[in-house]
Amino acid sequence: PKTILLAEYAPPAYQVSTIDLEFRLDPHATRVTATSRFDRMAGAAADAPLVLDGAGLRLVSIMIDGAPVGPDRYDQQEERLVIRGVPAGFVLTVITEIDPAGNTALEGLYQSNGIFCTQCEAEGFRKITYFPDRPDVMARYRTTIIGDPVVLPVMLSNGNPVADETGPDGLRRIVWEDPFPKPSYLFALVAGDLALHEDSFTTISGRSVALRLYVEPRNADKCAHAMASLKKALAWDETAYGREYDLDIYMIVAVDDFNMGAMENKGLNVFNSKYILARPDTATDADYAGIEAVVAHEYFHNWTGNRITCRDWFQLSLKEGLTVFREQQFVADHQSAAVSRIHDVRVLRAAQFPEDAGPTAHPVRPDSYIEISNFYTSTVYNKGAEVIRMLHTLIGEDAYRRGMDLYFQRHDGQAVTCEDFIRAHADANDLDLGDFFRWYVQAGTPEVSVDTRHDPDAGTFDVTFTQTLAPTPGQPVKQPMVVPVRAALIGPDGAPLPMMLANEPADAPQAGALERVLVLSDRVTRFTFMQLPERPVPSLLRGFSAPVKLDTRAEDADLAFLMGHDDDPFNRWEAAQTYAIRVIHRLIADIGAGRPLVLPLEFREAFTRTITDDALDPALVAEALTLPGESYLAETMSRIDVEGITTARQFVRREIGRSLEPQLIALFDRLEAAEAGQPYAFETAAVGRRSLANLCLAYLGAAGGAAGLERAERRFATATNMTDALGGLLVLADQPGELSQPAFDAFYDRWKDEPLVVDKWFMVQATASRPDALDHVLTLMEHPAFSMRNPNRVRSLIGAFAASNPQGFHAADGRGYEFLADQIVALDAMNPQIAARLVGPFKRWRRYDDRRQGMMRAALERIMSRKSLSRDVYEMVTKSLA
Ligand code: HT7
Ligand code: ZN
Repeated sequence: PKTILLAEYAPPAYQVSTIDLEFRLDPHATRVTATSRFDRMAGAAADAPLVLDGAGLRLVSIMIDGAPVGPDRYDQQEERLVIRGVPAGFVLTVITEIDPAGNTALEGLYQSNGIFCTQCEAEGFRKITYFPDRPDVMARYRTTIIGDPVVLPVMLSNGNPVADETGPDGLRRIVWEDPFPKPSYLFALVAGDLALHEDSFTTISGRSVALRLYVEPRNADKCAHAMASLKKALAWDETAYGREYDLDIYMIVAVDDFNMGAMENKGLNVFNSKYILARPDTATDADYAGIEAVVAHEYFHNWTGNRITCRDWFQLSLKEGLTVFREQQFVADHQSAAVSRIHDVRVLRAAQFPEDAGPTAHPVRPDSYIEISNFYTSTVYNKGAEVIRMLHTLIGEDAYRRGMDLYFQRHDGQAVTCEDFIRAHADANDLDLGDFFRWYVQAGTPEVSVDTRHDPDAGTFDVTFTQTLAPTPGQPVKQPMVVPVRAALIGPDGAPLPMMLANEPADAPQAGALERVLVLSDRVTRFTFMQLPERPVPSLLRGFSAPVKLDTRAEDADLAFLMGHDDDPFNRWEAAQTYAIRVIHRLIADIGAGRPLVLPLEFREAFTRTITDDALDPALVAEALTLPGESYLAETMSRIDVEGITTARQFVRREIGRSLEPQLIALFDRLEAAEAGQPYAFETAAVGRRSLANLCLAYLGAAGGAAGLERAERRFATATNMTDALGGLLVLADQPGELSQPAFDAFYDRWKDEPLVVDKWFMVQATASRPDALDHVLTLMEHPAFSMRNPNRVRSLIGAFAASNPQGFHAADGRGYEFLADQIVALDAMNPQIAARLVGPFKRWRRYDDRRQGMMRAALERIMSRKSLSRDVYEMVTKSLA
């Protein structure tokens, strides 16, 4: 397969101003007629051929300006159609035929439970018709859908309906027109038997927008939360960014079969039903939070992605990083800001840091790819969002808003680059952001170490930062990054102290502030603070102000102090995490050396203080006391010790559960009593209480005492919402079969008709710690509810086992690796995007012990030996092996 290079970007020779699409819907033979107006671009050669993308299409006919074009004028290649001798301006009509029901890749036009729907990002439009399927070709779309109104009572496309008639043949023809020029990846069509949940929103300028949510009729009672989230998102973008919605209708459709979370097609979003459907008894707090975030994210794309789009797919973070940042701001404004920031960082550390340290490391703006679908990564999304956050931190809210205003004003209706985005901020504020741009082009996570020196006589406190950035594939040498470090100096009584820099005028902007942004722009940067007779405890990288690995070299006592005193809630959590990682590392060393395991008294005391402090927010307590996950712990070790991590982490969980049993029970009972009789509400305080109660239960379950298990059984059996029920089930899942199996059976029996709940049933079993984990997964794959054709099912069973059951997946006999390789090969023939994602758990194979390395490499080589691999899987496997 060919590698596509950013350096080889060339503008299109022909632009399209309008496209008229007609779909005659049929499950196996949908006929698509595309009539487009093409014009040669200034600078293109007069004999430049017309190059159209197309894949898996049956070509019926081609006409130019109404005259048939014979095979002597065109070449039909595997993924292209090249037409020679076209005039400078012309109308092209192409008729193709496609098979939506047979489309298991879920790209282009496909069917999900009989509903016709499309997924065109990134390159799915070429599976519908021949067209310049690239984001810098923006056209106005008019779409005619023809179908049987009995089977397909709802037929939707982008924009507004402009005609609707039923002909003598009994077929309905509905015409949709989208007034905004858009790239082909934002095209959408949906047709099927769908229930409508409708509301409206009045925009800031007084226009009424119809909000329409379409779901399968059995899901009509699960729409309220998504609709409320959408209304909040419309209102927030008006106040936070001055952005108003621009069409009269905003439609969302939820389908069960979807490769990703959702898709921001202009005026017609298509969603994975997981991110729309919620009822208290079927969806957890995490599901409610996910829905609010994703609904808002897709809405925010209307300005950051749709009105202003990407020039080419290398610029993907232009829309995704920015929109994730906007989503994070929105969530922080509507849920607990501190908890939401902790979640952002957990995701970054669990997914992006390993990516940056592994064989598929790439910059936020990649410079090459084989298959663009593989670049919808945590680096492009989450690190991309961190880059925007750093820009915001460095220039401040007012300057950021000026930069965004200029960006919207300057580039509305255009397809642009990451340089254009940064230039808008630089120009709006008269700044040089040249060095900052390195965040877009250099891969890897910078490591920043800190040395401090206190001179009590001089009253000075030196803080020296040293940054290093290790080589990544294709980038052996790196330049220093611009790293904003939000910092405070905490005094012995826990209060932050004024921060005066040496040689700084007293009226300098940040002089004497209790919190400052320190900017590192060299490999070594030193700051000397004055008037500090007593040694302060530095609180650095507050709110996680940059996506770096910071080693503060703090003493355990300082960490315990910050855990209890830092006025930045994020850094309190961070101190608890750092402390826990340290304790777990020492236990792993003890296991390796055959020493007895002991939970350090100071750690237990810090834990006890947090759990018994009634003044603290329960949600933050829950976050602070959640141990770092096994994936992140693995990331903190140069050689990953599978057994050591699991054993040490389990030991800490068990010891806390055992030694703090009375406190955990008291807290759990108090939280449960506060909830009793209350109707479910997705509201910050209630979410925090449920989260802490479930954490107490998890520790009690790890200790295995009767009081904890009784409470888990009771919570599972009597819960009136899914958060509580799952809290109980997760504890029972790790117990012997006599306790776990009846719970699983009861759960399935109750929820077998709710696919999203059945996904949870698969996932909890796939991640349960049991000696026969893989055999159990193999048994579940034979279950009638399992299907390889549904991505949510694949993720909840195979994906969850491989990514989140380290004991099972990395079992010493290597069967976990063989299993995953088999599933990747089987899935590749059906759905390459999902198959390629499953390669993920193999990526850090070089970090394991020699035996596991050998077995993982053999599994990857076995995949490579297959004759017809997709580009998607080929790229992930070759890069992993390189
Ligand atoms: N922009 C959307 C990306 C997306 C996607 C990409 C590749 C294959 C399938 C896909 N479905 C949706 C989603 C978003 O980030 O908002
Ligand atoms: Zn997005």
